[in-house]
Amino acid sequence: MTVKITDIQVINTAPEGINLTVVKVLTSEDGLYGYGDATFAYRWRSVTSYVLDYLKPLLIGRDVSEITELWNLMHNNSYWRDGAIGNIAIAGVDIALWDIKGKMARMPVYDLLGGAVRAGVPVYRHVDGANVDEIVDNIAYYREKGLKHLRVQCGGYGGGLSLTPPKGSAEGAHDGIYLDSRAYIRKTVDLFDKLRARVGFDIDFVHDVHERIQPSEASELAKLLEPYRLFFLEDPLPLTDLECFRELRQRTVTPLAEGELFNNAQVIRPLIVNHLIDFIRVHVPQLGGITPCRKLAIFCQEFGVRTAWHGPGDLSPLGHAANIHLDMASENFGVQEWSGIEPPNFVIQKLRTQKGALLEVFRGMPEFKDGFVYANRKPGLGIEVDEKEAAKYPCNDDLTTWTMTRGRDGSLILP
Ligand code: GCO
Ligand code: MG
Repeated sequence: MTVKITDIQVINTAPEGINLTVVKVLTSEDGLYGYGDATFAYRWRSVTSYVLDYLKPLLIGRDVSEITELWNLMHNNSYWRDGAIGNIAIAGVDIALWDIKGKMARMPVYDLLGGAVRAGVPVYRHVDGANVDEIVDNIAYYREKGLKHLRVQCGGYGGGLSLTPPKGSAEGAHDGIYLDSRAYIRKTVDLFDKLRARVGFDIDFVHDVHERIQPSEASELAKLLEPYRLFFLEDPLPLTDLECFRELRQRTVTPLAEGELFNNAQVIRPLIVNHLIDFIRVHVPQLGGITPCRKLAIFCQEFGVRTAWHGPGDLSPLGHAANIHLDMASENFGVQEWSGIEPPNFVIQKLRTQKGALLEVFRGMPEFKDGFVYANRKPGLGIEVDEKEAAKYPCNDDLTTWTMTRGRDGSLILP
């Protein structure tokens, strides 16, 4: 008997003060439904409308088992495609359909993808701090917790701190996050020099450039960081400078990772087939969900590129679970970012409105233990959403300011 889609709903909730969006797909089988992640913290209203106004009418009555057919139907239906809002909306439905398929097969999603190739998923957490001492303390805290990989930043991304034009900026410059790439490079190299001297080399560091510097500066930074043996240097170049990867690759042995901003595999392809990067950092919802990312992971395997799916604070536990299920079944797994899920997240902590509220809303989270994350063996993604709890934490419409990054002349810099 064909199981059909009977309704599609959206749950918007911000238990940690970060806007999260969940898509719920309901079916003709009593009690059978699936949850997917469609989080776009800064455009949650647009994604909600895309799901309810465009995808829902398209999908009601369709057979839930036809995941690839429905993914292509959703993706092609708008003609103009591969934008962040559309892809993230599609991902919400796609991930929910995989959740449903697992529940129907009575298997965790990773079993549907060929089964587990590892017992647990090695993860990295975020360490930041205002100075080396604070960072060393935070590293020690997470080493205690069994982590072997940590992301280390010093004052966020690009070292941008001041929210108003600092002394020496052009007259009349607008407010924003002011960056000084020269100072950032000096400070970052000095930071890793001091960290390696104090904590040694038996812990792997990643560092996120987050775009924000020029291609020549990316080569300079990657070269200068070689003695500190990073596990990878992330987003050294913006999407507008991908051709510069060839040069960057020739100039350094520091492993390179790129990808949370990619909307489609076509953009990534040259970096993979020419092995210009070592890790893909794709944001699973941004590519459209489990369906395209599973394909991408297998494609990357043929070229020796490993996965390091994006796992930030602004991704719901359904998105983190999708990452973990992909990780469990991928042979070319690299490492998994695990941020903002449970205390203490040193960055999210400051934003945390209701300590631990996230885990009240999302039950059955993959569990972090001694440096690994374990998917529960429940069918599908294994997560229940307490919709009554979720309703206690409405999303906000705050203006997004952290992306207003500027240089000292007041010009905008890619965030
Ligand atoms: C990361 C990312 C995030 C993004 C954030 C944007 O590597 O985790 O760079 O921190 O900046 O997800 O909202
Ligand atoms: Mg990043």
